[in-house]
Amino acid sequence: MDVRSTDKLIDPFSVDIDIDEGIMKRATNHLVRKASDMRGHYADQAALERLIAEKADPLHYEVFEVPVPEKEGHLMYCISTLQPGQVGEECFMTKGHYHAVAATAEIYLCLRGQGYMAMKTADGRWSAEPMSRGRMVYVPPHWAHRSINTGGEPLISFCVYPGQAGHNYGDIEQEGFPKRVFLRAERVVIE
Ligand code: S6P
Ligand code: ZN
Repeated sequence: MDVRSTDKLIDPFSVDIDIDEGIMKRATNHLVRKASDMRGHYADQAALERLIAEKADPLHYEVFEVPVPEKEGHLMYCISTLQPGQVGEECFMTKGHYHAVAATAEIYLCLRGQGYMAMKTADGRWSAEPMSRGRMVYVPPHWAHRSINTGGEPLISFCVYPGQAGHNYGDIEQEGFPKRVFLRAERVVIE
């Protein structure tokens, strides 16, 4: 295809990322999820309500993007920054999703922090890959994925995935993940 004759030709560009703070500077999309956005995701729902009430609905995680067209051929990318903390004993985590175009993969390069990428398939396979600075996690096509912060500082990742991938939150909200990650007496417990 001759891209010069389509609307698909965009200009090259670059962005600045504060790797330590987990911020993409001059991001045009800035998604903020607070504790109250996480209702239904944690095992201890009463603990989540206490956190919301007692800590004024604290920041949970942020996603920063300077978007590209959501089309095949492009690579969408973002900075994902998940705060440290626990709901009861369960470590802070993202909602998790399949991609709307399920047969699309994703790469997470961890820039800061400690945690796991929990992954599952619709037919019941499950995996958790550790995340720490300099570690890359490959999320294959058809695997739902959720990041989990087990450390005491933000868990920051640079994510790259196909432009057309999109997000499917509904299926994983119905299915849930088969295992959760807890901190008990300062030890990580996955069960
Ligand atoms: C997008 C990628 C990340 C997440 C982000 C927030 O495909 O996996 O940018 O969107 O970590 O997680 P979630 O589950 O709320 O989208
Ligand atoms: Zn994804």
